Amino acid sequence: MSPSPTSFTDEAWIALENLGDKASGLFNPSIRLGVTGLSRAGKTVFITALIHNLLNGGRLPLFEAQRSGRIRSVALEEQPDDAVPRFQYEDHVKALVGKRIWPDSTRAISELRITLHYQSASGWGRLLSPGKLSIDIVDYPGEWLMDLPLLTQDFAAFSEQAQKLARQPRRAGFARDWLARAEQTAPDAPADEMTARDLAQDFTAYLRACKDDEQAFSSLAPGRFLMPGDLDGSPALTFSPLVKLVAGRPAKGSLQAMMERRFEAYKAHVVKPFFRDHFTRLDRQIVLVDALQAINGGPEAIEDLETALGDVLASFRPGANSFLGSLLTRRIDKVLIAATKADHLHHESHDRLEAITRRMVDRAVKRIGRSGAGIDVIALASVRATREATVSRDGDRLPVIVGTPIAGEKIAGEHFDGEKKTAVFPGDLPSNPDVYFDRDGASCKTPPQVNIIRFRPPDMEDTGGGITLSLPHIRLDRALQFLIGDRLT
Ligand SMILES: Nc1nc2c(ncn2[C@@H]2O[C@H](COP(=O)(O)OP(=O)(O)OP(=O)(O)O)[C@@H](O)[C@H]2O)c(=O)[nH]1
Ligand SMILES: [Mg+2]
Repeated sequence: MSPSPTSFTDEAWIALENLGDKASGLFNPSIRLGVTGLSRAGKTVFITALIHNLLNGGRLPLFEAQRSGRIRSVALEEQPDDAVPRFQYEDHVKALVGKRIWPDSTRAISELRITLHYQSASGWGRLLSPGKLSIDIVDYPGEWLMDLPLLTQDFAAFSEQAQKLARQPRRAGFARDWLARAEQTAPDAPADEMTARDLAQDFTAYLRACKDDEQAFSSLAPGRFLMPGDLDGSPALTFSPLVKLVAGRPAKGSLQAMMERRFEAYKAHVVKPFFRDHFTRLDRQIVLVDALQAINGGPEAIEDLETALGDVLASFRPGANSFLGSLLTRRIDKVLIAATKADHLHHESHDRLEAITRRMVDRAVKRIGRSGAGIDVIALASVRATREATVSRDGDRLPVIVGTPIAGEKIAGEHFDGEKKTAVFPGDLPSNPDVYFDRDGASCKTPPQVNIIRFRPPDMEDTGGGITLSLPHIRLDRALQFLIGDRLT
């Protein structure tokens, strides 16, 4: 029997679509760039500044394709994934450039495609058709990476590990309420929505307190408790580990059965889709860290950041036999760890910030026992909110930074209104990073800190001189060269 017209059409469509997939890979080369970091690390500002500089032909001397004049045109294009929210570039630019305010916090994943038309650097390449590269930039919360270990755990293992962590001396204070409630809860009692909610709320409050204290990515699962995206209040997020579990299969209708079901739903409907649909498709990755905040937090905060970096790098560099290793069909071949907000320092300290961050990354890589190949470190400012100057005081010349403190900032008793500019001496970072890593306290000195003032985004008229304006930055071009330069040859 010959196929009916409808089914014939369907088949034709499928065949056409397959062809389209292959063809788009061949003729429209693309690269997926993941941008992550804990909340407030600077993801939104980084992506906005990157795109703004590319679209407006910004000063990017270390981005080779731009410097040599090979970039012919740059445009935003429709992103390939219809179900992922678009990165709201225009709104963020309006805030940064139009109003000189920092963009609002973003709470979930988003994506944007930017396409570069370029001329090949080689004579051979130029003989062929002009080059085209689409960059799909994916912004996702670092908090979500913490869920990876859950995929290999069942509810009993999850509960046991959570309990063990909650009893650690550093965490016990934060976990007190949740532990007390969990200990009073009988897992075989009938399932009750209010009990589940109270436990989930206490557990979330405990995780949040740890995160605020440690700045860590590690051991804070479930990540969506901290960064729920659009799932806030849903049953898949209303569960908690339990203590004193009933061994074996819990009775139907019991609290434990309910919690187990929700834990499995969280894994199936939240964690797996994120790793399958987003994480495993990335080609390159930048991880933004607020290293200055850790430096000001002292050796413990630095150690926490180092641990966090190890955990994150372990998900990008999984062991060959690990669960994730088997899940990854392609590999993220370049990872850039970027210490953000370097404009809080005078340029003499930029390399030092980089050296301190590099030391943390080296130690982290060593701890997880992986190779550091393909991993680089940079200190950058996506948006440079300050300018440099020197002031003379008592015959000495002091390197200072000049900017407009945001309304409400107070420096040496003076209140700022968001309009007035000021010069600040931020302090220097030491040339030798050792002082931050002296875990035995042999030097006994408190390592140097820096003064961090929150400045407004820059006044573009000051920097652009009336020509095409693009957001000023520090080393954004070097980051770009590392992340995509090799794809534009
Ligand atoms: N001076 C300066 N401040 C920055 C820079 N990048 C980020 N910031 C500051 O850091 C804050 C957070 O930046 P975002 O880009 O919103 O951070 P995020 O990682 O997207 O944060 P969430 O959306 O909350 O996850 C901003 O509001 C700024 O105050 C920078 O390059 N220079
Ligand atoms: Mg954001």
